[in-house]
Amino acid sequence: MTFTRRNLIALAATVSVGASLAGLGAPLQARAADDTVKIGFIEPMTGPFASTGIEALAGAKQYIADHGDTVAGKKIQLIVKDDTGSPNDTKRIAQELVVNEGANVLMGFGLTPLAFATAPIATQAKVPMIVTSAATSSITEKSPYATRTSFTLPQAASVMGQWAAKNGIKSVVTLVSDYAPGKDAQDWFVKTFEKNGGKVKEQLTVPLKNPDFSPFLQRVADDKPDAVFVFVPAGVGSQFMKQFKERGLSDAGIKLIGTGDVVDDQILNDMGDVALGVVSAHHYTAALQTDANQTFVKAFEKANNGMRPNFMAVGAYDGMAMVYHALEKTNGDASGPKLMEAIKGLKWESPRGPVMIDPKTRDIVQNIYIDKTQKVDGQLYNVPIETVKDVKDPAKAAK
Ligand code: VNL
Repeated sequence: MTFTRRNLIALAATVSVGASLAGLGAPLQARAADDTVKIGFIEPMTGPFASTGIEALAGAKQYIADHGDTVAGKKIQLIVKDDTGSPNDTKRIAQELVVNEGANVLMGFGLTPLAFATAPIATQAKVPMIVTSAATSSITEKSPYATRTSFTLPQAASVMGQWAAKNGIKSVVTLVSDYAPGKDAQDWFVKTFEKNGGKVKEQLTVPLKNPDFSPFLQRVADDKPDAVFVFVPAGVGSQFMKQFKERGLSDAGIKLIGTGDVVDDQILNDMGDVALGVVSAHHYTAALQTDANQTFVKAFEKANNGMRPNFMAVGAYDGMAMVYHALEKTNGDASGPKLMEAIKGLKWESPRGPVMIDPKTRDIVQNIYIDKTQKVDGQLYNVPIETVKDVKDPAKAAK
């Protein structure tokens, strides 16, 4: 073999990858074929949070079905990986995707710890990581290559806190899953509810894994607040609702309010009448009566055996929209720094309504809807009753 310049560059790239894997700190190198843009899509497809991965993947695929698999002359390739919800796996898979497969973009991240684990890889490899699911405010601060198409808990919880105080709810007990997004939800609900004159009687945290809500619901029953404010991650709401009913809290007249995660559209219809009247704040509801959303919902349900799109589906749908719009801006240049620059300030029309990527924070600015769970044609839906437009992540605005 003669050592042409090309060979030497290839050799140098191989060495630098090897060195960085050995922990020597050389930068990771992405090296996809020029005509293909590879998206490493990492979500829990199995395990306790599989419902999130299933919705997200279906959302990403729906975007490709609606818009084709070519953009700005590049072929889009989705490489799907299951991290089962384990942060060590997410990190290892992200590294493999970048080093071995030449992924240009990392996407997904079903839970906050999985996004936290990946941020250093995105930084080192200079590969955008598009968070389509996880929702702790600080995720986008963990890497200059992190951006988001889901939402932040402070965005939704702050709107709920204000609405509750202004709509006759005087006292609340908060009940949240005991990890970063739960703390974000609790802190921002409490802050805005109290600021608007509400009283928080108690703040309860429930284990994330295999939660038994009964003892906590007993505390709520004893406290007798006007309402209980709840955050549990997507997929966990049915379990919560079952115990809420069994404990007789709805019969005791304690209202249920929360971020929309507890009444997630995928499982809502199976919760039964206990969900009627729940008021939640979120960035997406399948019941949004816009042409764009109704077209999306119909196509999604048709492609997925009647499964309803939830906020995880629309998050990943828009993750793909972000990649397509960024590539249009760079004329197909998929280098990480170019893509990141293109992502900052992007605006587009999502099924959820208009969205914008704040160029300063790389986080999403979007409408937050106040939804009331009601029956429509015999099916449970989160029907929007109020819209707060263009909400920025308040946790970052406060810094
Ligand atoms: C997170 C936030 C996960 C909201 C969720 O469902 C959710 C997170 C899995 O950041 O971990 O609904």
